Amino acid sequence: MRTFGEAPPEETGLFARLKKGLAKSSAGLTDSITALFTKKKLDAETVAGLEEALIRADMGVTEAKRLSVAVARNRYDSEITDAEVRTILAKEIAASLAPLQKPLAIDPGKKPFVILVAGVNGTGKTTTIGKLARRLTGEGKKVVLAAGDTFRAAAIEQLGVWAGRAGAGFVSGKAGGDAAGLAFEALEKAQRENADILLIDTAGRLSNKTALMAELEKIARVIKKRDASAPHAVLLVLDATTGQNAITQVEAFKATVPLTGLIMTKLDGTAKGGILVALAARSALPVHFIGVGEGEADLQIFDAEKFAQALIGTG
Ligand SMILES: Nc1nc2c(ncn2[C@@H]2O[C@H](COP(=O)(O)OP(=O)(O)O)[C@@H](O)[C@H]2O)c(=O)[nH]1
Ligand SMILES: [Mg+2]
Repeated sequence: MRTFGEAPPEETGLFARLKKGLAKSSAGLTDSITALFTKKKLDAETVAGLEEALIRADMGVTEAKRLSVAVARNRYDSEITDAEVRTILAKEIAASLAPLQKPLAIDPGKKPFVILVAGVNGTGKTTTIGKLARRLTGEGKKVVLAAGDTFRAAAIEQLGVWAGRAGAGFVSGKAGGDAAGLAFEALEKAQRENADILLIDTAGRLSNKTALMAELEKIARVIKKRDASAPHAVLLVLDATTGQNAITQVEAFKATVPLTGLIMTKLDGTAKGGILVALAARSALPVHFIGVGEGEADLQIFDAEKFAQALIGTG
């Protein structure tokens, strides 16, 4: 038992942040569930209402239907409390998210382990790389960051600040320079310095999609000239506030580079946290991390059960 005044264990602190981050999503869901299931029998009307609430949370039509059917199974015409509905829902959601829970595995046999980070502009690539770099150097890893978003000088500076904060090596070029050449140079440096991990930032202009995709493909191709097995991970950063559009982005990037995993940021900025549930049904890619706020501790390792509990307001 904890005595009064003692600091909460790390786990509790993280779960509290997760719950706070998902508050917008869970508020909408719990309000709807309470309104639907207070002193009412479970019938076709309440089940339809539940399905609508799940669609509003961006779980997608198919998953919303499947989940509300699962809640209703064998429970028609029986009294059910909103708390019971929430518990059943959280369990169902945790089960559908479970296949996505897979930590980012860094193979120490690959030196450096090369991680290419892709995504549409503004999704949170650079800050996520910064936070990952802090985490990794904190674990005693030697990290190099490559400023592959050569579009804007500000983006290069932004990554440089993170490199300084993390105590990571930093390779950058001139704004407007060749991103693939820079990535190649960064890999050379990381190899020479015997670094454990190389994280490569990239540009993400939506309006310039074809050129962007060609550039990304070129980065992946050029670094193979120094290490045929690289990149060892290709992560796509998605912004949860874009909702169902995230699914389209996964498809578009998958067609260009061999994605190995996803990071979903800004879950704190939306009531549509159910997008992860929709994504689970559509994409076989693991979700390594989720962003539930701007702080460093708000980039969390994705845990299906905890996420489901925080989303539905149980636990
Ligand atoms: N609220 C919130 N903001 C985030 C999160 N992740 C990133 N951001 C913010 O999103 C903005 C864009 O991030 P940036 O890394 O520059 O995006 P990039 O263009 O993909 O590199 C920055 O202001 C970040 O602080 C998150 O999980 N929650
Ligand atoms: Mg950036």
